[in-house]
Amino acid sequence: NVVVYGFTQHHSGVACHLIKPDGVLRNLTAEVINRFTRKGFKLVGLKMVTPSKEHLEKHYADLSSKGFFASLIEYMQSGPVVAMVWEGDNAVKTGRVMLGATHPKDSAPGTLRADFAIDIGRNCFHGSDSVESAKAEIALWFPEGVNSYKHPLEGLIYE
Ligand code: IDP
Ligand code: MG
Repeated sequence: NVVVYGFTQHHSGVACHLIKPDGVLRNLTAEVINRFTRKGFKLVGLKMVTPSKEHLEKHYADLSSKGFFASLIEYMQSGPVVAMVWEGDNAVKTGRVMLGATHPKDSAPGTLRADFAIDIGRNCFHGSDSVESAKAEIALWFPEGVNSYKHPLEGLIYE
């Protein structure tokens, strides 16, 4: 934590989340932003992008040997995605909890994937799965960098 303007700033976590093309087309963008904002996370990066095949192959490089890789890349190219960076304590771990399990049938009730998706190949949302992948994903999706600002509600969210 860093003291800025007399307030303690919580910088212990940062995560990259995507609303996948199906999530965007199903008008779930506002729902996702609302959930993460109400939770208390701080939005420090936000944009709609139509990524290239090469960009998506980098994003999912760890899955390149999987049988579903080609269809995953095609799915991710079916429309624009909304890319976000959320900051806050345990942003990666809590973000995954809020997203739910990869397959919506295994997602806990109340998670985004449980509430809004059925099929593993149309699960609407992406979230960084580790602090290291969050760092790599932020560099990939936001090469221009993200925003740094003091959130006025921070003192109500953190002790
Ligand atoms: P994650 O999105 O929960 O991190 P990963 O294992 O990283 O899950 O897989 C990335 C994405 O690839 C999933 O969100 C899903 O869209 C797709 N995917 C994963 N496993 C399968 C599968 O068995 N069939 C079809 N698509 C899959
Ligand atoms: Mg993953």
